[in-house]
Amino acid sequence: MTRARAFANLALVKYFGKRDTTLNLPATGSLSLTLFPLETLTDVDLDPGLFADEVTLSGVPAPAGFVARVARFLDLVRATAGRGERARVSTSNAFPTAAGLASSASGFAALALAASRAYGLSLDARALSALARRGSGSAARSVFGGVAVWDEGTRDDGADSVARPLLGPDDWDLRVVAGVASSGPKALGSTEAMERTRLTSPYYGAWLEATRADLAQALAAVESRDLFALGEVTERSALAMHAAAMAARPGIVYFRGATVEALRVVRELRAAGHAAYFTCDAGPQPKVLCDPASEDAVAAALTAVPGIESVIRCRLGPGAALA
Ligand code: 2P0
Repeated sequence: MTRARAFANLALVKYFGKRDTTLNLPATGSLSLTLFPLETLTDVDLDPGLFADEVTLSGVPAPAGFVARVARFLDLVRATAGRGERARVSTSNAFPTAAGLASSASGFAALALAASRAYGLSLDARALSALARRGSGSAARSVFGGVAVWDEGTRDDGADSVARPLLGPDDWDLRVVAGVASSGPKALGSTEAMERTRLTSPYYGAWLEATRADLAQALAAVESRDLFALGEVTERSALAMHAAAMAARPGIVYFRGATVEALRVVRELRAAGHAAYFTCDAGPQPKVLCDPASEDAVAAALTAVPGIESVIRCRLGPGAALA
């Protein structure tokens, strides 16, 4: 049995749009924080007696769609390794899957590592990032800890569309407070949302252009450990992503009342002197990037927002590793 762990990541400069949907090649680069304690633990056990892959999620058989996605990913690993055995995959998240905290990123990073090892492959970090990307784009970044950038790359085969680490988990003490908004009807999945935005949003071109400029500024901000500059980019990247998605046809609206109220509260905290910046992914959960001194105030303010059930406090975490 081969076991690996990986942590979810939060994009500060968002990935939202692909130039190749089969290989998960992004239209732009993106930048993220790998977050402790948002951990996925995955076991892969090869069994020549199996006719099909078996997948459990938190101890119970996974839904058919998820099993099919994992099996397709394992087919890729088997083709690379020249092997045929099916596998038993058991995966669990140490955080609420419903919390909109990027479980596909930690999930496919952990699966890429555990499965590649189980099938006898020994991939370096770049190759592992490229493999994880095939499962879910954002998983390319969870291969690395701390602060990571996923370069868009130029090659058609995607070999250079991989993530690389900018800072290790101990190089900069950043905090993220994630708000868990009340559960509700499942919103549109991000894969579909990106594609609809690319095909129909009149703002898509502007979004790509803004993201390239934002990424350059975010890289400079990380280099100089400038939380003010990084926070400004973070907040505007999230708002621009949502603006592009809202302008798609039909419009994609992930925000709920609690999300917008959280944004207002974060700006109020900032006016009061806190280093706190709002971001939000393909769901209603507000997430706040902040410095350690502001973490308690951010957690208290988010908890007080109607519709926020709980908060999860995160710091920078490590990259994917065998366990
Ligand atoms: C991100 N998101 O950069 C962006 C921001 C959601 C909003 O990456 O289709 O699950 O599997 O490549 O990686 C979520 O998209 O999409 C995501 P696929 P993925 O974190």
